[in-house]
Amino acid sequence: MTNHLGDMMFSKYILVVGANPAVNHPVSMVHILRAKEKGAKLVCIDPRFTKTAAKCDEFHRIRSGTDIAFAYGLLNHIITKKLYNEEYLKDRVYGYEEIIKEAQKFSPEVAADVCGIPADEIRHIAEEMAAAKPACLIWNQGLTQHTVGTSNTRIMPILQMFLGNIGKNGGGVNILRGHDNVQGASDMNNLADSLPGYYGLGEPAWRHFCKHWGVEYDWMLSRFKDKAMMEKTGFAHSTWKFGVLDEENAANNAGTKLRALVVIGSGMTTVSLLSLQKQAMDKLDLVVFVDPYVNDLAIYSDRSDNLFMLPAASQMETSGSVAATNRSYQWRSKVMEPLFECRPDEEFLFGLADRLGFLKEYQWRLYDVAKSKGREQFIWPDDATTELTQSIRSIGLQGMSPERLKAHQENWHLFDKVTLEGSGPFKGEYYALPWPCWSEKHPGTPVMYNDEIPVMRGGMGFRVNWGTTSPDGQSMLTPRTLPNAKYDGGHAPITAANIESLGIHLSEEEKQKVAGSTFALGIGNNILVEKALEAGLCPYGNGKARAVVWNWYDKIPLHREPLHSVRGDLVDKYPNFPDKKDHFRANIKYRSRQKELGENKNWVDEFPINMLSGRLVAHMGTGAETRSAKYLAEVESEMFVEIHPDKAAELNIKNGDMVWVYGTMDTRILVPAKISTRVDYNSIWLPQNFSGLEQGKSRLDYYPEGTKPYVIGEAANMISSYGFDYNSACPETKCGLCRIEKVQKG
Ligand SMILES: Nc1nc2c(c(=O)[nH]1)N[C@H]1C(S)=C(S)[C@@H](COP(=O)(O)OP(=O)(O)OC[C@H]3O[C@@H](n4cnc5c(=O)[nH]c(N)nc54)[C@H](O)[C@@H]3O)O[C@H]1N2
Ligand SMILES: Nc1nc2c(c(=O)[nH]1)N[C@H]1C(S)=C(S)[C@@H](COP(=O)(O)OP(=O)(O)OC[C@H]3O[C@@H](n4cnc5c(=O)[nH]c(N)nc54)[C@H](O)[C@@H]3O)O[C@H]1N2
Ligand SMILES: [Mo]
Repeated sequence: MTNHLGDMMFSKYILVVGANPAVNHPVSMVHILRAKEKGAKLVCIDPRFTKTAAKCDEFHRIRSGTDIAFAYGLLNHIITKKLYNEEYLKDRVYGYEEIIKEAQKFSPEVAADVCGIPADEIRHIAEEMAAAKPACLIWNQGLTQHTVGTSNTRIMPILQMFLGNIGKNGGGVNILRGHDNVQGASDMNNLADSLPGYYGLGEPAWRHFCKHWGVEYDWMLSRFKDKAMMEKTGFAHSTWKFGVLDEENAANNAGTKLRALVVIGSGMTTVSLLSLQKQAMDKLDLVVFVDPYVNDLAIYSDRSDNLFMLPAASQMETSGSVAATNRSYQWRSKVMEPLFECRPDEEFLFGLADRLGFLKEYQWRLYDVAKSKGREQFIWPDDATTELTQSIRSIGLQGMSPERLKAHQENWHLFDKVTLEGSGPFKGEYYALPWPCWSEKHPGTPVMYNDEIPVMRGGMGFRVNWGTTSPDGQSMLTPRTLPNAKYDGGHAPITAANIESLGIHLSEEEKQKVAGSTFALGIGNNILVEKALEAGLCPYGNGKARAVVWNWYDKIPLHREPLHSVRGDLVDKYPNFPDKKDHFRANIKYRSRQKELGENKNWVDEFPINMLSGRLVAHMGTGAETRSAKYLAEVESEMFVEIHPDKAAELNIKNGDMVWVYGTMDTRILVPAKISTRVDYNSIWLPQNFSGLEQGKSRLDYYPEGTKPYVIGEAANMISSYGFDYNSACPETKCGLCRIEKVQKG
C-alpha cells in the first residue's frame, strides 16, 4: 500500500479492481464502508458479483485477464478529454508519452470489446474518477495471478499518476496484502530472487549482508557451487516441480535435478498444477513439512519413506515484529508457551543450520547485538529485530527498534486511527512506523511519495533506483523540491561520494566513518542518512517514477490474452509472451502453450468455460487450519462450483447435482453445483480453500490418527490451467479454461 486503511477516509472515489475485501479483508472493508458513509463513491471491477460488489455504488463485470485493456480504455478517454494532470506527469513521471501512444489504440469501444465493460461505462468511470479529487485504487489477487500480473500492477499506478493521485491523502494504490505478515515476508525476501530488503542477488548485496552478518564473503561464496549459482535466481514456489519432473531443467540448476523439499508455512495444495506437484513430491529423496497442522500436500503423497512432518508452534505461541498491509511493523506478544512437542519456526532453522555445520556463522550477529546491549546471551526475537532493522536500509527499517515497536503496541490508545498520528510521548510519530522509517528520530511514512511535506514528516519523492539518466538520455530526477530541503530539485541517492556536492558538510571523522558507503550499503552507523534528513533530503534520492521499464520484455504494460482465453478470436491479435527459458530455473511455456492445440485451434474450442477462483470467509488458504476448526468447518462444509443458471439449464444441471469439472491438464474434480448469477454465463467460480479429495477419491485415510480435519474437498488447483507471470512466475490461477459434465446417476 502506498497509503493506509484509515487514509481511505479522505477518498472521494474508491475503485476496487480484482479484490473482494468484504470476504477477504473484513477490517479493510470497515474502513472502506466508513469512507462511503463520508461520501466516497465505491466502484467494483470484477468478473464476479461479489459480496464487495453488493456494497458498492457501481459494479462493472470485466472479463478476467483484461484489466490492462480496461485501464487503457480509461486512459484513452482521460487523454481525449484532457482530464489528466499534465504538470504532475511532466515533473514526476518518466516515459508517460509511451503510455499515451499505447492508449490511442484502445478507444473505449476497442477496450469494451476486449474487457467486456461497455464503452459508455468506461467513459463514465473515467470521467467520475478523474473529477474526484482524490481517488484511490484498491487491488489484490484479481490482478496478480495472471501471465501479465506484473504488468497489471504497473498499469494501475500509471493510471493513478495520470490523475495526480499518488502521494496524496485519500489517493494512492492500496494493495490489500494476503496472509498475516506477508508484507514482512516479502520485506525479508522469502523469495527466490533477492536477499532481504529487495537488495537483489548481486555481489554488492552479498557483500553488504556478509559484512553485516559478520562472515567472510569468501566463506559465503564457498557455500555455493560457484559465483554464478550464488547470484542466480532460485526455483520459485511455482516452478520447483519442473526441476524434479523435467530433465531439461537440470541445465538451469547447475546440472542437477532438485532432490529435497523443505516446506515451512505453505499449504502447497494452493499452488497450481497440483497433480504435477504430487508427482514431483513423490520423486524427491527427502520431503520435510514444518507446520502446526498436517500439511495438505503431505497427505497427497504415496511415498512410504523420507517424508517428515515437524510440529511448528502457531503464531499464538511466538512473538516478534510483523508487518501490516501498510508497511507498518507491529510488535506481537506471545499468548502462550508452545504446546506439547511444538517448537517455534526459528528452532527448526537453528537446528538445521547446526546439523549443516554453520550455526555459529548463522547466529554470530545475534550474539554481536547482545554484546552491544551488555548481554552474553541473545534474546529472541528482540535481537533479531535489531539485526534486521539495522541491515535493511534500502526501504528504511533503521528507525524500527524493538523498543520503539513495543512502545507503540503498548500505547494504541495514543494514536489516531484515521491519520495514524501519535500524541503524548508519541507526538509527531505515526503508528507502527510504516517504512521508510529512516532513523530513530524519523516518524515513519504513512503516505508514500508525498512531496508536499518535509522528509521528517514522512515526505519523499520517487526513489532514484535506476540511475539519474535513462538509456534515452532523459533525466530521472524531478525538478521539484521537498519543503525545507537545503538542496533545490531532484537528486541522486545519498552516498559518501556525492553528499558534499548536495551541500552537506561532513567532519573529517564522519568522512572516515562513511567512506565507501551509500544510503543503502553501509554498516555500523547511520551518518549519511541522518545528515540527509537534517538537510531535508530523502536518503534514496528525489526522482521520477518510471512508466517505461527499459529492462523488461514489455517496457510498458501491454494487453496480452491469457494462455487459456475464452476469446479464441483475440488470441492472435493480442498474443501472449514468447516462451521463457530458465525462468526461476524452469523452461516455461507461453505462446507455445497458447497455441498447443495447433495454429487454427484454441483451447476454448475444447474447454469452453472460463475458470475463476477465490476465497470463502470461513476458510483460510488451503484450509488446513480452518477445516480443522469445528465451527468454521460447519459454516462452510462443502467444496462447490458456482455455475450460471443459463449454463446449468443448458447442461441439465440442478442445484446440488454432482458434476465433473475437467481442466486443461488431464485432471478433473468432482463437486456439487451451486447455481448462481454471481458468475456470468461463460464462467464458473471455485473456492480455493479445500483439499483432501483427489479427483473423486478421499485421502482422509492418509492423515495420521487424530489429525483428520472435519471437512475435506477437491482442491481447485487440481484443475487450474498452466500459466505463470512473465516476471514473477506467480501462477495464472485467475484465468483458465475448463469443461463441465454432469455425473450420470446409477
Ligand atoms: N477468509 C479468507 N480471507 C483471506 C484469505 C482466505 O483464504 N480466506 N486469503 C488471504 C490471502 S493469502 C489473500 S492474497 C487475500 C486475497 O484477497 P482477494 O484478492 O480479495 O481474493 P480473491 O477472492 O482471490 O480475488 C479477488 C477478486 O478478484 C476477482 N478477479 C479474478 N480475476 C480477475 C481479473 O482478471 N480482473 C479483475 N479485475 N478481477 C478479477 C475475483 O472474482 C475476486 O472477486 O485474501 C486474504 N484473506
Ligand atoms: N486457484 C487459486 N489458487 C490460489 C489462489 C487463488 O486465488 N486461486 N491464491 C493464492 C494465494 S494469494 C496464496 S497466498 C496461496 C495461499 O496458500 P498457502 O500459503 O498454501 O495457504 P495457507 O493454508 O494459508 O498455508 C499456510 C500453511 O502454514 C501453516 N502454518 C500456519 N501458521 C504457521 C506457523 O506459524 N509456522 C509454520 N511453519 N506453519 C504455519 C498452516 O497450517 C498451513 O499449512 O494460495 C494461492 N493459490
Ligand atoms: Mo495470498
